[in-house]
Amino acid sequence: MKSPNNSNVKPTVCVVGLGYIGLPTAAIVARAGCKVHGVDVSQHVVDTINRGEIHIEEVDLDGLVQGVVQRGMLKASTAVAPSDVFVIAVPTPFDEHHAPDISYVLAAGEAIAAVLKAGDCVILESTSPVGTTEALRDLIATARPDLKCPRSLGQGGLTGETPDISIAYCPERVLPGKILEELAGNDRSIGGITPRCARKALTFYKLFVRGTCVVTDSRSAEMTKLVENAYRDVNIAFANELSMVADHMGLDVWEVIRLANRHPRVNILTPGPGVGGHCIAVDPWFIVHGAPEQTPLIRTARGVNDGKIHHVIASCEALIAANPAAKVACLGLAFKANIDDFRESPARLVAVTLARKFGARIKVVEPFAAQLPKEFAGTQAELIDIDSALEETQILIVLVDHDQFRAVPLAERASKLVYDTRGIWLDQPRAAGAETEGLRLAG
Ligand code: SAJ
Repeated sequence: MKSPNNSNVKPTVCVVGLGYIGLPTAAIVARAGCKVHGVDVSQHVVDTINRGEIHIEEVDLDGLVQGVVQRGMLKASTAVAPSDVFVIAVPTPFDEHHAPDISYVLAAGEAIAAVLKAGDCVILESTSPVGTTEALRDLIATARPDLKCPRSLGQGGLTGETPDISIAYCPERVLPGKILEELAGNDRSIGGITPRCARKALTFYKLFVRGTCVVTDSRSAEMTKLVENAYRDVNIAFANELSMVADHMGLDVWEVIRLANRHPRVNILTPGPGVGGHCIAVDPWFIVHGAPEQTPLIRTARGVNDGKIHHVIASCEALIAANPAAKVACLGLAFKANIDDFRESPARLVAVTLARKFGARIKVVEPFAAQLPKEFAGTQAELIDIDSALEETQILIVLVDHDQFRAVPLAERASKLVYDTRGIWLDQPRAAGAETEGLRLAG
């Protein structure tokens, strides 16, 4: 990597994986003045980006990508190119036994190893089980015996040893819907195989990160990422468990949480129809897999959050079956508010399950969808807009807290039977003795 002291000379950067993290990162780095070579296995993704367009939805990303591609600062291809800095942002899924699959990281490492030169810096950003950065190091060391790779003290490295390349782990922690803002604004944990590696990576992040960059070792940085999402999962599980307890006891969970959160040291999160997305429902398993005996709480939290989806489905089924003449609107398919991402979404699972069971009685409102996802085919469920839902249906099931739903005034829903899994309509009169948590009937 070129000298950070010469601020005019920016490193060339190769970003491997142009998905939800890789593409925004590539674009922001290009905006910061680095020539960026983006790599993706999909020719379609590569072609889309090279036209200055995007294949994912994210606030303000379209204009940014268009600009950097037009200025020649970002180019995509299916092959890795020699660069000063390599950023790996590929998926790390888990298998049916919840074991992490780091094969995409290792494949990226193989490709990068082939073009590495002395002075380069390799940074892994993908959420990874502890030890993955060291595995990446071992792979590069084997592929390139001509380059001196960094070794941590635990791997027999010596202080004062000067390797030819640097290898570090730096997890992203951005929130979908706010990715560009958070990529630049959030603090970062930068874990080097050695302190020197961390400092090299730090020089790179300083080019575009306004937040504080904290250096550490690679294993601590890997664990930090997993811990952040497991922490949130456990806390959401607490809220979801409370909602089921309140349901059982005939209490209004929103009232209980509202009051409890007035305590200066209590901050209960928001119950919902379950936890969706590609991170919070996945990453805790990486910790459980690495320490199965030590993680009863983390594993149980996963079970509680997955169980909440089935609790909501059962409650909806009971409500719909008890009102056989009513048409039903499921409000939302996205995995959370105000985004168009329907993957791993509890709302989508609830809606399709109801559609399969109740057919044409089920309508779906999703302002971020042009049509219903494929699995609704053959169910006779229909995508309608919020106005039609308010006119035509008698039961409203709130599955996503989109702003559009929040904004519906009481007067327009006062006559409806409402099951509000997100607590967005707390002014809706609650049915006396209602057994379903969040169930609010017209007074
Ligand atoms: N949810 C609740 N109740 C809450 C908060 C969230 O039910 O009180 C649900 C949401 O509806 C959604 C799921 O949890 O289904 C996850 O949403 P989220 O907004 O909590 O998180 P993600 O998955 O969009 O992004 C998370 C973030 N991690 C943390 O907040 C610790 C983000 O900072 C990470 O970068 C991202 O995972 C990631 O890529 O790992």
